[in-house]
Amino acid sequence: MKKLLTLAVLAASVSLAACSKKETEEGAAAPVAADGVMVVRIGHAAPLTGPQAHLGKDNENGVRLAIDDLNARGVEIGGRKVRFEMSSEDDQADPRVATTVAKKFVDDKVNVIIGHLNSGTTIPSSRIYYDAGIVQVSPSATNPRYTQQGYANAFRVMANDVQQGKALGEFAVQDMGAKKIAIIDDRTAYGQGLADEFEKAVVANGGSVIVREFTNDKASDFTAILTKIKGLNPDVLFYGGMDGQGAPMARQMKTLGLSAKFLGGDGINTAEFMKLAGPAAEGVTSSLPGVPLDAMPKGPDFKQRFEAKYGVIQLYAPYCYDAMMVVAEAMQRAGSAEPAKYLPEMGKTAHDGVTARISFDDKGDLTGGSISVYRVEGGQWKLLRTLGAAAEPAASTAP
Ligand code: ABU
Repeated sequence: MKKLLTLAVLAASVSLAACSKKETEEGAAAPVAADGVMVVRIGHAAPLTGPQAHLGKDNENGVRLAIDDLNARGVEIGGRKVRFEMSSEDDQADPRVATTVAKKFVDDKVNVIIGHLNSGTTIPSSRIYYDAGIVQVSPSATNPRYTQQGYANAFRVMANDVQQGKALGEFAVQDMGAKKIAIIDDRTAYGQGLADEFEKAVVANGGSVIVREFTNDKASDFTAILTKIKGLNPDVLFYGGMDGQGAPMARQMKTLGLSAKFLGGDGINTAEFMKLAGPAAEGVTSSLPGVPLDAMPKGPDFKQRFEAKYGVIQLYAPYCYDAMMVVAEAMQRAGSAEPAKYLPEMGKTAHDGVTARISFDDKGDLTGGSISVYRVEGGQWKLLRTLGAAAEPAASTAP
């Protein structure tokens, strides 16, 4: 789909926020701190309270580590020394709260949004950022709709759920040998969207979806649904949703004697899932966009440095780190932190990141994203295989 947002709209709508105001060479009002350094404001949004707070904090810390690295390095934009500062907001994984948060960021005139974490918050807030001309990079929202709206300011640094659902559906039928498959989703944009793509891929590969059930992203008792599914004797039970529901579901499957293999997407591929599911986590299979961190040149160093500061990586922290670095590089190449000025550089990204070699297609999606499939063995997520091509190496656009 053709991108709708023109650079002219962006140019008309964005200026930098003020600490104390000072005219730059570009004629825009730029925030300048007391020490004379230009401040670049990074808006970050994720659930920082509630059942997904561990994921939101993980995202926040991923952005924080990138900002710390950039500030320690000493970045200049347009010949001026800058300092990146994060403003982080709790969207509670709630679409309505997310739009309120988005309006606040617009009022605050942040230079970029890294977020939101969930598809259900990223998609409604993206309209607000689009109208305001603020560049948005989601590190983790995988519903394809986000980048199908034609918003030139919208980017995502991981593969989407068309790719993930396809890989999981193929894997269920071809690798797990499943013929009869049951599906539950949490009715969020992510959970339902991934389940839809998974179902298409199951059918395309000759499998059969014998039942579809749904719950919600606050539920904790799945006994009724699981009892019904047990009576149908599926080979695989797929769950489209997050770890807060996936883990008790895995436990309750064991309690009820439901012998189907449990399969999910990136929402359950967390350390928290194993903690909450306990022994019921063993044998559970799930996917995660990208290749394992250990297989990426910068992955082990990132893991060591992140975990020394913030504890175990939950899920998306490395993607948040990459998102921040991609934006900083685009600003440097453009010589400006104004979204209207650095947006054209976002499309030219060729960044050797922690998670992938990042470049974007004309929708703002990561090009060539791959999907890795993991299984819990001995209390750890172990790589089974990586499906799809990783992004081809591209000439770096790092300034
Ligand atoms: N990617 C799964 C979790 C975030 C989301 O898309 O809602």
